[in-house]
Order: sequence, then structure tokens, then C-alpha cells
Amino acid sequence: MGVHCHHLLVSQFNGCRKGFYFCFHRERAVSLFWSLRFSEPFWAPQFKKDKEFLERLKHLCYEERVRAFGVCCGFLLNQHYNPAFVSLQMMKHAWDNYKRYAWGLNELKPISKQGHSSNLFGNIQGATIVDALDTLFIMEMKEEFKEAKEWVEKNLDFNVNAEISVFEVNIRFVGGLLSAYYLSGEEVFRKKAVELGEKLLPAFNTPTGIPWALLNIKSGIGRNWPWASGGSSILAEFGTLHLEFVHLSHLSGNPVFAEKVMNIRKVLNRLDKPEGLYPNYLNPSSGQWGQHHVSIGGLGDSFYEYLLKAWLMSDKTDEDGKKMYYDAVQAIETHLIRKSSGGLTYIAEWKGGLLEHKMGHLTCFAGGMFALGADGAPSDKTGHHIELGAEIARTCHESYDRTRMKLGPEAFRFDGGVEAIATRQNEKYYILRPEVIETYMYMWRLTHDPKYREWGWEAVEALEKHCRVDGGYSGLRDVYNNHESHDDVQQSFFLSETLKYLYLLFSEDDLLPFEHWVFNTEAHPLPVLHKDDGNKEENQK
Ligand code: DMJ
Repeated sequence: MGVHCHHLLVSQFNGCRKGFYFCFHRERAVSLFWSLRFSEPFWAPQFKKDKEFLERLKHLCYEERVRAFGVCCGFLLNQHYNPAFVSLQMMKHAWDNYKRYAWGLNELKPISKQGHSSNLFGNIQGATIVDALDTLFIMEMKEEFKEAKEWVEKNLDFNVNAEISVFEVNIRFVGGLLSAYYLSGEEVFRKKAVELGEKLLPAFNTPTGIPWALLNIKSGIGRNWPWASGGSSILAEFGTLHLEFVHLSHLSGNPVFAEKVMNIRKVLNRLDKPEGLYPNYLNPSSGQWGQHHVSIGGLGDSFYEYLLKAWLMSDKTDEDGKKMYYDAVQAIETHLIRKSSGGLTYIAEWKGGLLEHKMGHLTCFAGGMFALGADGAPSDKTGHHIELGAEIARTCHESYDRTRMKLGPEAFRFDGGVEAIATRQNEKYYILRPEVIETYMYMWRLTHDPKYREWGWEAVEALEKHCRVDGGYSGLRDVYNNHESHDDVQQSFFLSETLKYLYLLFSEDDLLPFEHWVFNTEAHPLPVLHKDDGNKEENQK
């Protein structure tokens, strides 16, 4: 079949200039012509409902019609699961506004149009820039990537008197810099990642080597969160350093980084685990568990994720990580996973043997994790792990679908006569989190069931309708309300994770294929260290 150029008068599609030239297969052009002429196109109801949405698309097509070509084509060719929409319409809006109102600061306040600073990064600056680098690269936003790189070269400074969260700085800054290096090959990112990694090392100066949560990167003095059970470190924090630290050793030739995280493994392996579960709190001085509170959401989540991904990233040589992951999943299934009377599978929290029938938005990442781990499970369990992933994805989709804004609450419950609904006012907010979309992306790649793209597109529409504001994207205070009350924060993870996972969900599978890349918990892709490339030592230290 030959490819022909057709000159279309796209009069019904006001968003694109009349006279756009489209090159595509003749048959497709003919059917498109008839569908435009005689039937209501699929997007018409959406546009009628939401004039503002159309106006924005129109603006995009007029102002940037060359770059917007993909968007217009996507819409016209009935491919509304369009990665170009995510990059050109969403990422660009988030980035441009950050640049306009908060350039060089950590995050953007999109309503008040100024910078937002979080004490997680002390006075290290530029969290949004570093978190967004790889997303810009993957989306081929070359100009933006260039300006971000220049900022890193000239301004990213770790010689500051700052008390930072070791976990947050690791996943966003170290992870972001490592990915930017691996994708672009630009030496500045490698150097900055290693420099920052070295600044984090004093956090491990504790009697057990379990690191402090907080560290002053000038004085090297560490401490734990004052609220954490008897001075404990947090499982999801000290358990979410492994991937980045193995890569730091790989890129610097200095084994110290990998040794630090391997020691965490050793400490954990020596401890008794109640019912095979890992409590969220561990005292770095005594090496004993704190409160027996177990969660696959906040405080626990990415520890489990990193066990699986450490094994995958080691080209499946890290047998220890593998065993710890599958043993943990077994215990989670037995003690935490339940089915509601309405048939929804959920992961409860465990407090000293009692279940709290609540699931956090954060916990929704586990659907993708179970599916990703299916391949390494004993052969009779592979299908079961995929099914578990699918069930969690469905439950998390329900938590979105049962709100007015079609975006999920921070936590939802399965008690007191409700299922997948937030009942407490302080759990009804949505802060642009990625976990549900992350799970859709994994489920799509691993099953190709079209419902995951449909659900992802529902999220796109909801984000555009309720979170997009003139000055960027904002979180919401109550997803059950009729009217938006914006929290006025554009989180850096919206650019690094939420938009990247949407983009990947609508892209082909050969963009960052799972055989070669694992994503850190902030969605920064890190390459698998293939054993035939002589990387075995780092993985096994
Ligand atoms: C991100 O910073 C990471 O995904 C982390 O593991 C959990 N929380 C946020 C996003 O919700």
C-alpha cells in the first residue's frame, strides 16, 4: 500500500489550521474524511463538554503547529491515547510555568505563581529541574533539556549548610542525575551524582550502619525524625537507597556505596521478622525493631520495590534480593491482602497483629510491582502474581472512579460500610501522585489489556479538568467536592513520575524496555547491569 499526501480541509476540527497537510495511507485518509464529514467524531462530546479544553488545544495547534502536529494527528486519527499530548500539552505547561515563576527553586506554587520550598531538601535548590531532566530527555524536549543541563552545570550546589532527608535527596537528586547521565552521556551529571553520594555517606555513621533519616550535609551530623517510634529509622527510607548506591559504585569505581547498602541487607537478614513481615521502624543504634507497624504504603512501600528491582537490575544475579522479595510477598499475601465483600482486593495495614482496613494511594504502586515480579515467581505462581497486580489496579481505579473529580484520595477504606472511599476529611486530598498511573503503565506493558490505557486517559482528562491552572498543575484538597480547592503545589514528582508514566503508557514498549531499564522509586530509569558487561562484583558485594 502506497503512502500518499492528502490535503484535508479539516473544517470541523477548528483546533488545527485549515489546510494542514497530512501524509498517511490512502485508506485511512478516506475513512477519516467520511468520519469527519458525516459522523460525530469521538472527541466531539468531550470538546462540547469542556470548551476550555478545546481552547487550549486550539491555542497549542495555532501557536506551535509544527510541534503540535503529533497531537493533531493523534486526535484526528482517533488515537487519543497520545504520548504527544502528554509531552506537548502537559509537560510543557508544567515546565514552562515552573520556569516562568520558580526557576531554580525547588517547586512551583501554581496558584500564587511563586516558588515553593520544602524542608525535605534543606537549602539544596532546583528539585524540579533535576527531577524533570530525564522526562525532558525522553520526551525529546531538547531546548528544555539543554536549559536544565546548563542550570545544573552553573547552579546545582551541594556545598550548603543544609539538613536534608537522605531518602528524598537520594531518590530525586541522585536518581535524577544518574538517569540524566545514562540517557545523555553528559559527564556533568555523573560528577554531580557522585559528589552528592559522597555527601550522603556520613548518614551511615551509626552503630549498626542503618542510616539516619536526616543529615546535615555540611557538618555530617545525622538524626532521625522526632516522631518515629523511639528514635527509629524508617524502612522505606533506608530501604530505598540500594539501586542508586550500586550505580554510584559502578560509576565512581568506589565500592563504598555498594558496601553501605549491602550492610543494610545483612542487618535485616539477621533480624527475626514478626510473621515474616518487616516492621516500618528500626532503631539504628540497637538494631531492634520499633513499633510493629507494617505497611506496603507510606513508611514501607519502596523497600519492597527495591528488593525486586535490585534483583532485576543485577541481571537477576542478586539471589539474596530475590529471596527477600518473594518471601516478603508471601507474608504480605497471608497477613495483609484481603478481599472486600464487593470483590475488591486490597492491602491492609498491620498494627501489632491487628488489621486496619485502609489502603493508601502510595500502596497502589504495588499492583505494578506484583506484575513486574511475576516472571521471577515460581512457575506455578506467575499467573497469580499478574492477577494480583490486575486486582490491585482495579481497586485503585475504583478509588478514582468513586470520587467526583475522578482522581484518587490519599487513603481509602474498606470498613464502616464503604469500599475504596476516603471517609476521613484529612485523607481526601490528591497531590498529583503517580502510583495509580504507574501501576497502569506496568499492567499495560505486561498484559496489553486496553483498559489500562483507557484508565490512564481518564486520569489525563481529570488532571486537565481539575488540576490544570494558568500557572501549572496543582493538587486538590478534596476529590469528593463539587468544586476544586487547590493546594497550590506542583510537586516535583508530577514531572518526574506522573507525566513520565503517562507518556510511557501511551508509547511503544521499546521506549525504555524493561529488559534493559529499571525505574527507581521516583521513576528515574537506571540501566540493568548486565552480567556479561563485567558488573557481577558490584551486585554481589
Ligand atoms: C515519590 O517521591 C516516590 O514515588 C516515593 O517512593 C513515594 N512518594 C512520592 C510520590 O507519591
